[in-house]
Amino acid sequence: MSPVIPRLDKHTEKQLLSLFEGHVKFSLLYKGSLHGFSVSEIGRKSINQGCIMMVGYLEDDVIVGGCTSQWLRVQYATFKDEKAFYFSIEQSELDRTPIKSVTTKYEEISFENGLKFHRSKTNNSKLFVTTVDLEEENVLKDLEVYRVEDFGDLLDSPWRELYWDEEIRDQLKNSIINYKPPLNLVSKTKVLLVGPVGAGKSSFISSVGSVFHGCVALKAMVGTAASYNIKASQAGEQNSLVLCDMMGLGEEDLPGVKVNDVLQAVKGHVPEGYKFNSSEAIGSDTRGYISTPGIANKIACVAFVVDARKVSIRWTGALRFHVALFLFLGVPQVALLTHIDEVCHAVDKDVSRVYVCRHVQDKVTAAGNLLSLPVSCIVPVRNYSSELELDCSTDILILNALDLILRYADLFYEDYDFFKAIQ
Ligand SMILES: Nc1nc2c(ncn2[C@@H]2O[C@H](COP(=O)(O)OP(=O)(O)O)[C@@H](O)[C@H]2O)c(=O)[nH]1
Ligand SMILES: [Mg+2]
Repeated sequence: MSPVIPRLDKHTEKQLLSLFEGHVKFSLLYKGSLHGFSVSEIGRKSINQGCIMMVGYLEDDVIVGGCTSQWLRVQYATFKDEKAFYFSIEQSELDRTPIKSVTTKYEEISFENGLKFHRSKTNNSKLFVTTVDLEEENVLKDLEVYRVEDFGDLLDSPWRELYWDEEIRDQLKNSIINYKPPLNLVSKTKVLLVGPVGAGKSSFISSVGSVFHGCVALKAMVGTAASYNIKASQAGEQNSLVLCDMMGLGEEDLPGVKVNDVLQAVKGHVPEGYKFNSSEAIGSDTRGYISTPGIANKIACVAFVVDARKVSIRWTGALRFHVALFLFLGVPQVALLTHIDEVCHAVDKDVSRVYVCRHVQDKVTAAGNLLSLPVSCIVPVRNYSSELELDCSTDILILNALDLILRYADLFYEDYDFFKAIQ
């Protein structure tokens, strides 16, 4: 039997997920157009399913529905439900109304006085919905019932302590603006971002730009490579940190920068602002090639950028190889775990929940295993991707990642003489 395809599109599903506090998932139990428009059939399909959500589809993309945390098998009963609510989506606007009870009657389910799914006396083959706003009976194009599964993923206390107010954000911002490399020989600390295409390297760089500009600057920093100097404001002084973006390391089946190019960059042979090119290997004939690099030319920290949704074994081999190589060269490594809003909708709603989300914690641990790096040098970040406004917690995670990068870069300078001696 072919699986029943839900009518819910991704965008609407995301909106509906936001109606719930915890980390939940929907599983389709009933679809009117397939199972027949009958309230008793809905009852049968939802027996013992726990929390259920009814979603009714009307004309003009209007959606109305209700959710109850229990399902009473007895007809003609009103049952108390402190967690029940009904909702509507009209012109993409989601509206949620909490209620205290749900009533079932023969061929009728009412979410208090706000929303009622029922059979019409005159038309027996369809289901109707009546809501306070719509005022009259409306025939449903379709009705779906979902089981709402709670992963119980929010921990009681965070596994890493971070403070989320604007004062902390500003302190972090200032400390990064005022950062200076520990040695007088170096004016700028260079950090190399590596990771597969789509992981979020360019987005991280433009997100850093947004945080320091004080507004979302979704510059299209796509392309092969870029280096970015942090500035305190759009016209301001540059600080001492340069982020270099390299494309496509670690996914062998995608065109990317060659291992040799990465090594050349890490060792300091590549001139600042160089545009990496997958079809042209860097060598002594490259324009601006630095043949005898000093400490100022070297990469002081490598930041792996890893998509939390794709922490997989697939590119383990390639990445492990690079980690080993960087270790040998004495370059500290950290990892930034991106797309965390897409693995946990509680985090999507509120980024400050990141360290109480078990799911994100699992991904950080998995990324540690993948890269053979300790969990202490892996931080989750959420890049600005489609939002128009800055968010304090999102800023804090980005700044926290920069802070981690700089602490590890300082280790590079501290240990530099030792590594130079053994190479
Ligand atoms: N939701 C979400 N989208 C992201 C995040 N980071 C990157 N993206 C999106 O993922 C896509 C690939 O990102 P990009 O920065 O170009 O990846 P790159 O190839 O590593 O430079 C873009 O559409 C970004 O908007 C994130 O943390 N959350
Ligand atoms: Mg990119």
